This record gives sequence, C-alpha cells and structure tokens, in this order.
Amino acid sequence: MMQLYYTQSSPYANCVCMLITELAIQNQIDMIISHPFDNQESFLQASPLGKVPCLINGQETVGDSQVICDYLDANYNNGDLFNPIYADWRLKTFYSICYGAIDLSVARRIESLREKEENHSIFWQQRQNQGIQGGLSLLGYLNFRHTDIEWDKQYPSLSQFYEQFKARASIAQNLFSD
Ligand SMILES: N[C@@H](CCC(=O)N[C@@H](CS)C(=O)NCC(=O)O)C(=O)O
Repeated sequence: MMQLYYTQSSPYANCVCMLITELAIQNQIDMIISHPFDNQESFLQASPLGKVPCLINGQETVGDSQVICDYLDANYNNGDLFNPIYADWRLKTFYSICYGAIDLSVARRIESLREKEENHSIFWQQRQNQGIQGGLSLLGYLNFRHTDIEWDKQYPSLSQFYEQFKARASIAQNLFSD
C-alpha cells in the first residue's frame, strides 16, 4: 500500500489525485491529509522540503507532483500518458505552460495572503495576473482561489468546455477545499 500526503487545497496535489482517479488505483493508496504548516513529524520525515504532495511506496519516497505523476504513469500505466508528451517538444512546452500557470496561481495566493500583512506587491500581482491569463489551464483552482479572475466571461468557449469536462470522475471526485 502506498501513502500520499496531500491537501485538498493544493493544485499540485490535485494533479496527482486526478491521475490516481484516472488510473483507478485509489485502492492502492492511503490518502493522508496533511497540512504543511502543521509540520507533522511523519510528514516532514517523508517530505524534507515540507511540501505536499509527497508519495511513499515502501522504502521509496517520491516528491514533487510532476515526479509523482511520472512515477505513477510509468509504474501503473506503461508511461502511456507522459511518453507521448516527452517525445514532442510542443506538447512538452504546453505541459510546462500549464505547470507554470499553476506556479503563478500559487504565488498569487501567497501574495494575496500578504495583503493582510499590508506588504503585498501590486507589481507582482499584476505580473501574476498577466501570466495566468496567458496560461489558463487550471480552471478548477482559479474557481476555488481566484474568483475575481472572471475567466469564464472572457473565454466563453473555454467555459463551455470546462462545464462538460468537470463531470469527469477525475475532476468531480477531486474537488478543491480548505
Ligand atoms: N514543485 C512542487 C510544489 C509543491 C508545493 O509548493 N506545494 C505547496 C502547497 S500548494 C506547499 O506544500 N507549500 C508549503 C510550503 O511551501 O511550506 C510540486 O509540484 O509538488
């Protein structure tokens, strides 16, 4: 049995959870909700950087969502998801833009938490907005954390696509929450 340390608010963990649902391997993984800021000892031992997600398989620790997705795909899916991406630089670039948009959205979240400390940067918030618009690909997380970015009004056909796509089990069963 593997263990996955995760939170339901992390878009990185959400990528892993969606893949687990897509591969239908939920029954092989203990899902352990662990908020990084709680600094649980077992979590910190597994994840030296103190970040979720983190996967444990026996003696092996696999950290970082992209590495975990790669690991699960290679071991439980013959690499069918990622091999075609790695073989095509255009797909690789697209994948990297998707991840970059996740990074920016998390940075934007951190920046908005700083607002409460009255030292957030308007400059960085605007840069993040610009990049997120350019890489819209993490629609569920935007609906969860950044509802002020009204992407659905700006991109109606993307919104239509998402309305259909969100019924998929890997999205419907892995909804964001605090
Ligand atoms: N590159 C990592 C990033 C993971 C990450 O930054 N996770 C956030 C939650 S969204 C976290 O655990 N933050 C806690 C911290 O930085 O202390 C991945 O793809 O898994």
